[in-house]
Parts: sequence; structure tokens; C-alpha cells
Amino acid sequence: MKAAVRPRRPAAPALDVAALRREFPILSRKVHGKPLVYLDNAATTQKPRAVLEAVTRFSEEENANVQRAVHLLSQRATDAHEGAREKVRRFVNAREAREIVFTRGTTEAVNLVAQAWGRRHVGPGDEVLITAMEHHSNIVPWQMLRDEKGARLVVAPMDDAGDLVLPELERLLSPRTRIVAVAHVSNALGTVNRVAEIVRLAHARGVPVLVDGAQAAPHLRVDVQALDCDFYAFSGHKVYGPTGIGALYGKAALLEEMPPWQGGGDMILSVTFEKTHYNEVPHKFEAGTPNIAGAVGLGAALDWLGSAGRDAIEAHERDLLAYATDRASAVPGVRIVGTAREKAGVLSFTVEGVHPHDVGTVLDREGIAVRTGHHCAQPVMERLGIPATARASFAAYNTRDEVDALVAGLGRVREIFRR
Ligand code: C6P
Repeated sequence: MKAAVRPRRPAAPALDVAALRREFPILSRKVHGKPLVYLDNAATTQKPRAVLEAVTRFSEEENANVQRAVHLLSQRATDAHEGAREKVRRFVNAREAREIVFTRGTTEAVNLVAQAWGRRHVGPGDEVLITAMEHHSNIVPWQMLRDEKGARLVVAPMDDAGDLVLPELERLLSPRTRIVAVAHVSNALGTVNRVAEIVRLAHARGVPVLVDGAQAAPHLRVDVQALDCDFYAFSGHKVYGPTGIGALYGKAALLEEMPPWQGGGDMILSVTFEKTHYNEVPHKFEAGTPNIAGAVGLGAALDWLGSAGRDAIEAHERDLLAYATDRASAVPGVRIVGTAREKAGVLSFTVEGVHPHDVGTVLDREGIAVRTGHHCAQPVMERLGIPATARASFAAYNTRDEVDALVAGLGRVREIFRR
């Protein structure tokens, strides 16, 4: 088995967060007259100037449709689009650029696999194994497939801390399991799942694995070859890129044998009324004019992440999460939800006697943006017996001062609701 974790690297150089913040124009704005403290990065990250400018530059200087014309701009646009694909390949360490399919984001990537792969491989009585901590985007597409095919959705449990119970997951891998779909990092709890181990267990039974990397890609180094996963999905807007663009990695052999899932321009080689010959991968899965400017922006975001230093960002975010966990736990009445052995990016919590929406509203008045609710992971809330949480989620540009502002805001919440 290949190691999923790369050998220990020398300590990452410290991140110059003050300089990095200046690259994000939105971070200097005020909200309700207070400096913005943006802690809703798991929902979407802000964009550095490099990304904003790359999209504008493309639109001003190179905009044309891709793969369609011989004129210069079309060639430039095609080069930019394919250049972005290569950047995504490098980002997830795929073997080949054709293993990268552009999608609108993680949700569309999971739907693509559920439809194109699932319809061919999942039949009546077959099982799709997911986990108790999946985002709705990694539940509903499988339910749709289940209902169409008369299949079963099987759910591997998690414990009270928010760790998956791996022996149970292993036990639930049955001769009818056709695919395992699992989050790399939980958006509601921050749990980092042992994906390489899950892949090993599934592969031992010949079962492929899809990894929902929406919350991992912004925080951890992703290496699809080391993980040996079969599919990996992530969203551009959570890695400092634009909305409406994301990617699906799929092993070439799997993508090759999958039928297309949407029909139209660019996914064909030739069309007659009798028969259509499909294009090669990845174009077979990219029907219609793609989000070209979005792909360019995503490429710029991945470049930006690389130059900011992914190890330095990871170390900085780990420090922030540990600091925030310590400080928030010390606030009377605050309970941290999700205390898994390994976490990334996310601090979910409740405040005793105060509805999370009220927590969010008071914090907003202080200029602090957090998300409140079930975080599109309702089964997680149900499992933990709570209706909702407040969630602070971190990015490279957040600071300990902002964590202090959050803690002061929680003090304000208690003041208001103690009256
Ligand atoms: N979670 C959050 O606030 P899209 O919307 O396709 O870019 O990503 C969907 C998605 C899939 N999986 C996980 C683990 C996710 O966290 C998300 C998006 C956001 O937690 C918005 S609901």
C-alpha cells in the first residue's frame, strides 16, 4: 500500500498574514460599521486580487468559446481552459489532465458520478455506502439513484465526537456494495476522515470510492494517487476561486468506460440522426459551453495557493483552529460540537440557552460572519440530537485577533441573552 501521508516535511515557513490579507479587497470593508471578521469560509472563501484580475483579464483580452474555431481568440481561450485543467491536475496530483472533468462544483461532480457511473453499475438490491456525516450533496444524488434502481443506501455510523466508526464501516461493506462515497472533511464538524484507510478497506473488496473533497481541498494537500481514491470532487469557490466552477477527478479507466450524462455540444465527435459518437474523456462529460472564465479563475486560485505556500497555510490554519477551540471552550455555556481526533478548518458550537440563529445575528451586528443552521448536513444534527449549530470556519487570511473578536462576540451573546 502506498502511504497516504507524505513523509514529514521540514517546518513550514510562517505565513505573512498581514501581507496576505491585503490581497483580498473585501477584507477591508466594514459590516454594520465594524471591521469585517469573515469566518464563513466553509461556505465560500473570499477571492484574492490575483483571481479577480485573472478573470477580468481573460474577459477583456481573450474571451471566446473553446474547442470550436480556428481564430486566434478561440485558440487562446482553449489554451487557457486546458491550462487550468493542467493546474487542477497538479493540485490533486492526478496522473493525467484527462482525468480532470470540469463541473460547476462538488455537487455537480457527485451527481455526475451517481448518474454516469451509478446508472451503469448499481442495480436492484445493490448498496451504496455513505457515512453519517455527509453533506446533502453526497446523500441526495445517491438517494435519487437508489430510488431509480431499487438499490439501498447504507450509512456507516460516527461516534459522539464525530469520528467515523471504521470497524462498522468495514462490516457494512457487503458483497452488494457497489460504491463508497465519503467526505474527506466534514463541513459540519471539521472531522478529517481516514480516507486512505477507507479506500484500502473498500478496494480489498473490489469497491470503488468517491471522496467529497469540498472541505479538504482548501486546507489539506490532496494527493489522489496517494489516497488511491477512484473519484475526488471539489469546488473552486472554497479554494479562493470563483463560484460555478469545480472539478471531478476520476481514474482514467473508470471515466473511459462511463457513458456521458448530459448531451450537447463538445461532448460529441460526430452526430447524425441515427447515431452520435462521443468525444474522448474528459470532454465526453463537459456538454455545452463550459465556464471558461471560471476555470481561468480557478487556475489562478490554485496558483495563488501554491505561491502563498500550502504547508504554511495548513500550519497557520491548524494553529487558528487550536487557538479558537481553546478560547471558545473557555466561554461559559459554549459547547464545541465535533471533537474528532483530527479536524480541519471548522469550529461548530452551541451556546447554552441561545438559538444558533440568535448567536449568528448578534455576531453579525459585531461584524462577524459565521454560518448557523444545519449546514446542509441535517443527518449530522439528528445524530447529535441538536437542531443546529453556529459554525466558525477558517481560511488562510484569518488571524488570532479575529478569533479574539469572535470570543468577545460570544461574550456579547451571553450578555444579551442573560438579561
Ligand atoms: N458546503 C457549507 O457551508 P457546492 O455547493 O457544490 O460547491 O459544495 C457542496 C458541498 C459538498 N460537500 C461538502 C462537504 C460541502 O461542505 C459542500 C458545501 C457549504 O458547508 C455550503 S452548504
